Amino acid sequence: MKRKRGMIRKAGIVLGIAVWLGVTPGLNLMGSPYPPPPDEQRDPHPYYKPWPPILLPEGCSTLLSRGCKVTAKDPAQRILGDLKLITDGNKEIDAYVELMPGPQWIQIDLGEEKEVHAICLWHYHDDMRVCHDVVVQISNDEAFVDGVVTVFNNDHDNSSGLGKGEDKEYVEGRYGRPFAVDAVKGRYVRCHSNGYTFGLGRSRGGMSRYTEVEVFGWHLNQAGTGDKAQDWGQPPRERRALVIQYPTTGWHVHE
Ligand SMILES: [Ca+2]
Ligand SMILES: [Ca+2]
Repeated sequence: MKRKRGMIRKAGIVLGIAVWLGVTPGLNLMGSPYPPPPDEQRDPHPYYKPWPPILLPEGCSTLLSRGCKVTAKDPAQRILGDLKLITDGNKEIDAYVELMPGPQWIQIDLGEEKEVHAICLWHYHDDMRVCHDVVVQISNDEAFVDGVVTVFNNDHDNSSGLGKGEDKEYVEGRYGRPFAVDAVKGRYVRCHSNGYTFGLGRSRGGMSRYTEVEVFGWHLNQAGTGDKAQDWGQPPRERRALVIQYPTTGWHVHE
């Protein structure tokens, strides 16, 4: 009986340590509502390598978002960081915005209607973090009621209610998540997120973090350049790789 009690106590200690460390892959030991993504929904792209280059028509790779005004779903739910940090050009992890757990969004006002050709997201890349329900939308409607175009969506189970997405969840490294956009016109870019899983299997929290979002494209008043050349019966402009400046710190330094 004494031996049995000792074994139960030992098992309890081991389980307690496992729960404390959150070491069991795939188990949501912390009881968080933000489980790790199922394997089939995880992008196999290695987080420590650049993503494949994005080829854009000449003139369509202008950085449109630097210094633009940023708003959030609810200013009262901002925990850390000025929203200006999201468009200030610094993508390092020393300055970030942190929002309360649950569905959140931040929104960039490009000032006027632009033609968007690519976006790059950096949430927080100092650990092996998977952000959930990453949905990016573009609209000319500040309230995102009319004319909303979704350009990225990895909410595979539609838990955010914005529609089921076909993009994969990914581990964020210093290369963030650049993706091409098919010349979508709009003034506002809204980026949704809903918590994260840390280390692929360890649920650690539901906050959303952002260090930077960059939007690339074409000024509609930029006459004579970009894909518009095709509209004028001219041959298509040469497509060139988008050059993105990546942060120098992050998990890559541990490789
Ligand atoms: Ca920044
Ligand atoms: Ca989801």
